[in-house]
Amino acid sequence: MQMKKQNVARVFFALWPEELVQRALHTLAMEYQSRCDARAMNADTLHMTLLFLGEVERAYLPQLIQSASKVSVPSFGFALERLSFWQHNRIAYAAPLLEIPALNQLVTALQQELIAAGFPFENYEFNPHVTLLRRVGHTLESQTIPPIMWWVDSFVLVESVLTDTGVIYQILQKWPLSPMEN
Ligand code: 2AM
Repeated sequence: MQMKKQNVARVFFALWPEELVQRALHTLAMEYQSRCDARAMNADTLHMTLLFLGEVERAYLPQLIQSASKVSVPSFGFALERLSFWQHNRIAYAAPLLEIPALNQLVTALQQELIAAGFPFENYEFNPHVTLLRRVGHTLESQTIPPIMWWVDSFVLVESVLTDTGVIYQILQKWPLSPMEN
């Protein structure tokens, strides 16, 4: 059995949906669950990862939080308009149809602050998605869905905690985005 590492936290930055968006996403997940022979994510775990850090020493979390506090980008809205599948990790996810410049701007700003502070992270291509189903047994063609509108006025730092009953997500810090530019 693997020992739980108390001195490190598995963390990532994310957009956390407000209740209406969360409900719409969960409804969609439940709708496709049996068709895809999959397991729907619990409503309260749904999110969009902005930047995955992985294990960070707890002693560095205050510094990480301070760095992310320097991000200053305006609020924005976007729509999730398609349901797609990845074979390699057997997930189904909701995603936008097009690039969202304001979302990319938020991720870039975050990356820049973490680089400036010396936090290492894997520089993978940002692929905006919300995982809805895991362990998909039956994948479908990518398809459009009724748009789920998401107004983004904050982002969060989340710790992924492994418990006896599975993984839970704990929001460690939340930052507001600046009011929308005119
Ligand atoms: P996923 O939903 O596509 O699996 C918590 O695990 C969050 O971090 C999930 O949104 C997960 O994405 C993402 N995540 C986990 N491991 C990752 C990695 N190595 N690179 C990027 N994102 C990762």
